[in-house]
Amino acid sequence: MSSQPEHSIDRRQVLAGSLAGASALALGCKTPSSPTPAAPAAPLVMTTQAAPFSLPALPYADTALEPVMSAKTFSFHYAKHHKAYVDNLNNLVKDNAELSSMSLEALVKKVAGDSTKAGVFNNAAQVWNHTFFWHSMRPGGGGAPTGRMLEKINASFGDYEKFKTAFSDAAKTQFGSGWAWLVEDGGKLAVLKTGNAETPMTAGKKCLLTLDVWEHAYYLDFQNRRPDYITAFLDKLVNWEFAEKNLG
Ligand code: MN3
Repeated sequence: MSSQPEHSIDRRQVLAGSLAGASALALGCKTPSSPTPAAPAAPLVMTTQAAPFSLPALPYADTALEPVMSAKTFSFHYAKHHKAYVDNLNNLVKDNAELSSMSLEALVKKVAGDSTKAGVFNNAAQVWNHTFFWHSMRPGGGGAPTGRMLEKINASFGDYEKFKTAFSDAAKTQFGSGWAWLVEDGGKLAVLKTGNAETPMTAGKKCLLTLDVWEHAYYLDFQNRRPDYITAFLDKLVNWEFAEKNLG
């Protein structure tokens, strides 16, 4: 019994591939109330493993977020889009000794802003962003946070409703493809939006939560109704426990 948790962690680590981090592994448990290993300061494993990268396991079944986010959406968004970013990235760095020896997070930071490495950045950041996004949701999530996260939200935005308005506005007004984020910056929380593959991480901000607002994220379930998708994310999917772990 005493060695059981370690064994199950090892197994999950294999299943999760080279991108999942220790806290991601904890969140990968299907029963949130089961014992989990202590979370390190870093949110996901993406700080340690180098290429070749593998598609990390989802932290829940592809049916677990239905009816808000369907298995059909996961069959495209995770199994095709996210996998393609992983495959593209591996192909782009395989002949580059420096880049292929770096962790995903170090790679994203290294090539950010380098126009000669735009393809590497776009694919690496999209691998990071999607892995982070799956963990930003959970079955039965959403609504206002409690405890430490609620205190942080209140201190930074005034109250939860004001946060919700700020986050919704960012997600709605990101023109075209991109992401909405909750970040910690200098001890305060802030809402940001980024275009395409851009991530606040490259500006030194600590990512807490993200929402993918590329059309491929919501078109099968919500068609053109991005505002309904944003509301559903906030009310039914947000994983506040993940956000709190990311606070460190
Ligand atoms: Mn996407």
